[in-house]
Amino acid sequence: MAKGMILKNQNGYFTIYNEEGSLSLCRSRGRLKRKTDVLVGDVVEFDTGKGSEAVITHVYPRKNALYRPPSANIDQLVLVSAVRTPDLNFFLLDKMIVLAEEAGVEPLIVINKSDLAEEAAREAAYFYKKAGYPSFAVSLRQNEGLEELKAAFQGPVIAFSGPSGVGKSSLLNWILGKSHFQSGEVSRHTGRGKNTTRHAELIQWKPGCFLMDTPGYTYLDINTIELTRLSYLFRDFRPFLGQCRFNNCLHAGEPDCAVKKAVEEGKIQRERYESYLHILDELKTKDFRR
Ligand SMILES: Nc1nc2c(ncn2[C@@H]2O[C@H](COP(=O)(O)OP(=O)(O)OP(=O)(O)O)[C@@H](O)[C@H]2O)c(=O)[nH]1
Ligand SMILES: [Mg+2]
Ligand SMILES: [Zn+2]
Repeated sequence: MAKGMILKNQNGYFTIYNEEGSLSLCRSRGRLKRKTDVLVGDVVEFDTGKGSEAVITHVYPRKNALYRPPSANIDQLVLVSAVRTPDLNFFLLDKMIVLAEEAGVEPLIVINKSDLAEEAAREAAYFYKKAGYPSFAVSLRQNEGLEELKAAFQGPVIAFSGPSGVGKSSLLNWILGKSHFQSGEVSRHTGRGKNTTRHAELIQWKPGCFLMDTPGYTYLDINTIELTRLSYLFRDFRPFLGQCRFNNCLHAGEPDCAVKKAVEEGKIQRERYESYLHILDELKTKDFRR
């Protein structure tokens, strides 16, 4: 019996980093057969099986779990966007932040490719800083802002997430100092990276600190969040919660709403509030369909 952490899952074959620092290849069997039973980042026990295949026998309780990317025990979620190619999608980023907040994972925001639109990248980073998140405008191409970014990493397990083609794998390779992850041109056709990442994978960066690359996405499904909880997942709204006339206020046009008032007084940024309303609408449609 041995203990270790799941580094990757390739079609049911798990790579495990064990306590001695070496890698084992393992299958999961029996009760651990469903796709979400064993996640990248899980700490597991496994049977090294003399002669036969090693088998995962137990998954330790998780500190947290994310469904996008499918992963467990993440300490920091680095949400990478590009300012251009592909264009920065604020709504998608706000949704990702909400999912991180819901899972109890600390987000850090990166606006990459600042070489393509320096001013816009700086403004976007400032926007999220004002919303209460550590944010960095960087350019891998021009080696801008990368050291500051690296200094803000807080492991032991740091996952990179974001749309396809924004430069997650490229950034990770730069941090690691080697081309471990595939990266490539964004296809003009599909808007996706051509050497797109297909599996979540953890790699050791330094002793006791791991970095995770994940596949990019173009769409994010939110259906696990309670309507009344959404405003709490907007960190910048928190100082104003509990002060509305109605205690079940959804801040969507009810009278005497403290959140709406804060937007009008410029204490909450209007675009964040619009994202909130947009996500709220999506959740309401989902509720209706259930
Ligand atoms: N202009 C510019 N291009 C960059 C920068 N960083 C990365 N790129 C390019 O962006 C493209 C996509 O990079 P990837 O690292 O493959 O992107 P990814 O986020 O891993 O994409 P997926 O794996 O599909 O999710 C590559 O052609 C990189 O060279 C940058 O700072 N500026
Ligand atoms: Mg990639
Ligand atoms: Zn309200």
